Amino acid sequence: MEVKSLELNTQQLMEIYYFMRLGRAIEERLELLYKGGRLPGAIYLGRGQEAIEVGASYALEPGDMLAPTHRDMMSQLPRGITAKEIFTQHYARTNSLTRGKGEDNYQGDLKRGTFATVSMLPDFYPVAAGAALAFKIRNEKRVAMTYCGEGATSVGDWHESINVASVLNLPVVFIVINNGYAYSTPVYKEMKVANVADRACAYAIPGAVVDGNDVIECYRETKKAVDRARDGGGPTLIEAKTMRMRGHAGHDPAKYMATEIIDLWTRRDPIVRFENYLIERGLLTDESKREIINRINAEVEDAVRFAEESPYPEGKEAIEDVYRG
Ligand SMILES: Cc1ncc(C[n+]2csc(CCOP(=O)(O)OP(=O)(O)O)c2C)c(N)n1
Repeated sequence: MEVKSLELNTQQLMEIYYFMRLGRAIEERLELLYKGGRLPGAIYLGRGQEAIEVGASYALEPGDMLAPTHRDMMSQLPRGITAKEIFTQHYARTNSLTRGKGEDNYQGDLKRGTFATVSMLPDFYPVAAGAALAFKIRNEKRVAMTYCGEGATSVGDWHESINVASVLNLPVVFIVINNGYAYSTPVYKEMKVANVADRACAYAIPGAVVDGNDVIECYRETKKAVDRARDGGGPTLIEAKTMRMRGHAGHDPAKYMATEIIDLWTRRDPIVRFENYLIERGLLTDESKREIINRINAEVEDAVRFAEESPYPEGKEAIEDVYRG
């Protein structure tokens, strides 16, 4: 296999920083809107997971396919999904990617290489394996990548997908975001293995554990896996260890999580860590950071205004673009 560079240039580093900050700003605004009763649906936040969401997804190329869950909205930002698309989606307006039929985070765009997200877990593991099989049959140098949480690894589909991808040597990268809890169930009550990635050896594929709060490590490990998949080296399982810094959804205050755990992981905030990395390299200053945050806040406010001023779908549109069984 040709060894490709894992180094990121300044423009790429700053782009990653922008996506992480944009993701956080969108989520903070969604939380306020949800608590103010302004959204018709639910919110599933990934606060604290910005490094793996953005770092892994950034390793994909334009023709690749991403298959995220509804907690992984931030992974769609490097695919080109915009703040306006995320807010019109949450407001269920007719100009959203699901044309007002989905709310929450169920947006996607095949042309930009991201399926619309789903909340059935881990149903995008088989879908990603299927997309990778299609790429292989068509002899296309494309890669599929999917996310799920550690709780979803207890479902049979998870194991079947990895097994078939291994047997058929498919170009797919399986990411598990191990964020400590599956709803209110802590990891130690879910499994006895020390690392989800240890299960890779059962399928004879490479497995890796990454610090899920270190965006550079998340990017590099995923990039290696993406390059290997594209070069015919088959699937990889990557486990990112991190913490879910909010409840399962907006309605869940997560009282089952000890404050010491939250305090510990607040000190490991992936955005602050990356900012320190950029500052040490002279790529970020207090002033430029303020400028970037101001620009992002303006972008988010513009997107909220746009969504609020957008129309709801007409009743007759309810039966357009939908499947029925
Ligand atoms: C097939 C299926 N069964 C049950 C659920 C209900 N459910 C929603 S979230 C959740 C826990 C998921 O935990 P994990 O996979 O660790 O992901 P996280 O929410 O931590 O990102 C469950 C069981 C579901 N969404 N899909």
